Amino acid sequence: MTSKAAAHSPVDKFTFGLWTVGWQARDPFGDATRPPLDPVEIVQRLAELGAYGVTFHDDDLIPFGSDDAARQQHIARFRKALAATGMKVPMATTNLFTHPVFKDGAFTSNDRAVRRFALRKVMRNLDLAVELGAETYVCWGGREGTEYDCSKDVRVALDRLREAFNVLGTYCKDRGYRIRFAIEPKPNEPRGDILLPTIGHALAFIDTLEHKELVGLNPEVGHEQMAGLNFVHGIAQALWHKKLFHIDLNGQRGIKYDQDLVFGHGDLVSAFFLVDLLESAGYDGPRHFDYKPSRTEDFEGVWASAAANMRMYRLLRDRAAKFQKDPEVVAAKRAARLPDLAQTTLAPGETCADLLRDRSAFETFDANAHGSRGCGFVRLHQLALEHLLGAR
Ligand code: GLT
Ligand code: MN
Ligand code: MN
Repeated sequence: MTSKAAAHSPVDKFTFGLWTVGWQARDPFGDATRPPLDPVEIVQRLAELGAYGVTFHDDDLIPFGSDDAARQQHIARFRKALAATGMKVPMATTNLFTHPVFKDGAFTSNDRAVRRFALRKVMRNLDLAVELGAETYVCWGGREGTEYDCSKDVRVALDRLREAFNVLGTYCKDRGYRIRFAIEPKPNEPRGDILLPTIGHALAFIDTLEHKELVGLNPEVGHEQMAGLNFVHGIAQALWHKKLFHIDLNGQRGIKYDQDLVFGHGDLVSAFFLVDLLESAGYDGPRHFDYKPSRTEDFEGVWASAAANMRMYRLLRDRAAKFQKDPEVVAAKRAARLPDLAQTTLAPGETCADLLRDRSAFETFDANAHGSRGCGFVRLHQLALEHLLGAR
């Protein structure tokens, strides 16, 4: 292996949440297997590994309930570590899920006082996020949901969710903040069912907002895959809507609990096509790893797993670039008529009347001949897998 410095470089915009490597590995069945990590140490270690920056929830940095003096101290130490290492904070978010007060949601709790507290908690951390230079504010509504369909009127809950984004958008505009919100969908866990469960639900919701230009998405690999959805398609559609504001990369093996594995350690083929898509689409935001170092690992394993995320991304990027350049792949794509899809179906200026007059489009169209033509997709996919395996 090459040296650490050569293997990882800040230009890649690799970022990690404080809560990722800092996860103490407590799960519903077992206690923590690792002691807490100081955010300052996290910043230092990730900088050494070549990361570009860190992200945080308010409570990752400043324990819930800290008084103002303690709060300022936590912020000052963090700032000092950022300055010393050159690490950036491109994104921040709010913890609206750990404290029991949020057990029935934050922006959509049936308790109005909780909803007002949640808005204030977000506003407070938005101020800090902007001070630290963040351009994106993630909103993961993990507790916005239900276990029972009778426990919340979902249409009214969506009104309250929309109200929250409208209020927060106005807050940022009034203060002249240059920050955008990124909604992170998830189908379930910790709630039985979470509002805005998928990329598609969130896109439709965003379209109803007052400041819709300020709100986009932060999709997470595992969250779509938990629902059996195709993450690459979801990201393609988010890009198509110009709503891919941020991305959470990790690994998931099929429809089960949220695994948060290292990127590429779940569905590797999907990870290959995801990197191929992000790179070819020119996505220039952070590559944010939202994973959990497995509960079985000690700190050596924690840092090795952090490095593994970055290495997986770079390996896949390298393989994807070779796949795209391979003349055999270019020929296979042509044979599979991929370039033809870019041609508009009607010719420029052609009308419905023109289409109706075109006998070759219908009356003399040979459906059987077209129906019997092979598509050549399996050959193309085999070439992709050979590149992924480093066999070409
Ligand atoms: C939490 C969740 C993640 C979200 C984080 C942002 S917190 O760990 O599992 O997917 O991205 O709130
Ligand atoms: Mn997750
Ligand atoms: Mn996430």
